[in-house]
Amino acid sequence: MEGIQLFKVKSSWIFCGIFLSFSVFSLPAQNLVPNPGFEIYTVCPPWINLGTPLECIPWISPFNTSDYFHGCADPVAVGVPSNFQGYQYAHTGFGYTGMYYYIEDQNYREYVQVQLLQPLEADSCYLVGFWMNLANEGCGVNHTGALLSVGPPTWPYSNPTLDWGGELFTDTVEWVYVFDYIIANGGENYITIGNFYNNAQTTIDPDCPWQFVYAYYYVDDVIVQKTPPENIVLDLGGPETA
Ligand SMILES: [Ca+2]
Repeated sequence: MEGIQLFKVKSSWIFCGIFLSFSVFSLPAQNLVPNPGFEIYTVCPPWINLGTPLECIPWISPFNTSDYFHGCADPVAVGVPSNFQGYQYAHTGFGYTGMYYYIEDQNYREYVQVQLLQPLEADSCYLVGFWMNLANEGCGVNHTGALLSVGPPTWPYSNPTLDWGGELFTDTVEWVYVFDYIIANGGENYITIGNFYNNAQTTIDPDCPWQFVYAYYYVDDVIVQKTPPENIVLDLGGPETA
């Protein structure tokens, strides 16, 4: 069963990838994510998020308190590049978000979430991706992802649409691009980013030197973009019994 699922993922990636390569000269597709680089804000973020809405509208912090960082803010708290989780310039511009992916002995999670500019179309192919960086003060984990859903999810411990796992994400210097090509079911109009696996399913860096073991990641430049042409037919073929 697991092997078949993997093959499906690989097939959709190949199909979308091929069409992407043939569509270089077509009109540029629209990024369906509003404020994708977290550069637009209501007010300069005054402090670490203690429960107020994120300033980088229309992004929100569902369930708990993810943070908004910007170069305008206090470097002791949520400044860029210096802030309470470490030191990191934005991937682009001056702003990004940050969230806990793991805390030892707790299934505490933080996410960032936004409504897309328009719902995804059924059976169409989309590029889904974002840039992430491990904050200096924490340790790496082996899961990251994005959930595309019809309406906001009630609690995102469910299979993420963009599902990266396996190796530990431990780069505290370079931004890492996490992406995949997906076939939409249709109607998905929300994206939620974070770790969608509980602690039992998540591996934390075994070499973590800190006494308080947690993972905190910065996120910048989110993309959900239709990959033309439209109406791609996903023909699995191949080893059905793999
Ligand atoms: Ca940015």
